[in-house]
Amino acid sequence: MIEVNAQPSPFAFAPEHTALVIIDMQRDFLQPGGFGAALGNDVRPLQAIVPTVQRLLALAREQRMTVIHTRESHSADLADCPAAKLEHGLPGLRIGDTGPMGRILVRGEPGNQIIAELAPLAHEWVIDKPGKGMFCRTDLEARLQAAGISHLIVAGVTTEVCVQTSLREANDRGYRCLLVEDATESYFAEFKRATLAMITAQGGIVGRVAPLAALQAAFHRSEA
Ligand code: TIU
Repeated sequence: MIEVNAQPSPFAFAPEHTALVIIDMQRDFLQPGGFGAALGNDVRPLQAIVPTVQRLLALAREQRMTVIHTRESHSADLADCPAAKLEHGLPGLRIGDTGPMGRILVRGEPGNQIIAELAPLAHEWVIDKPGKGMFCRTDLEARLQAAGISHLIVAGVTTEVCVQTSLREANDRGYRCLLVEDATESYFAEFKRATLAMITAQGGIVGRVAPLAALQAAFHRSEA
């Protein structure tokens, strides 16, 4: 077992039963001209975590853990996009509209690709999700069960939207979750802080939180 010094208490896991989940590190949210920018956000804080997420991904690959990438995405006919979501944002800059990186949040479009720095390898899972949460209308739960995964190490964007929703869904389904605090980011610094506090409050009501260095140290200790 690997034991990470986490908040509010240690996070112990067996790498063979653990998956790294990298949430929505796609061009739509990280690059100018995407959905995040269309909603009025400055994308630079999200870009700043890319090197840390790269190191986390390299560690998971080294340890031969299951790696899962998610993308927030919709089918070209938008049949999987509820009206309430479709009506969100300014006219002309909504889901399905054409922007500088193709149709916003539509599967297969340039903007919907995971950024090159974190490109999935052929054997890694890529989960296309029409919601903010990764279990909503996806086959993720069945795949995790089939693979014997009980623990999730989570990173990605944005902390209080897709990451927090996915963590809460996972927690309700019985998965033990660790959020890597320097491998997640929000467009709003205060929302990230509040989300980390919410997750770890009340004895870890939604999960555990630790920096990448704590995860790296845990692996070093186990190898020593
Ligand atoms: N807007 C925002 O903060 N996030 C999203 O719309 N999706 C994700 O968090 N992936």
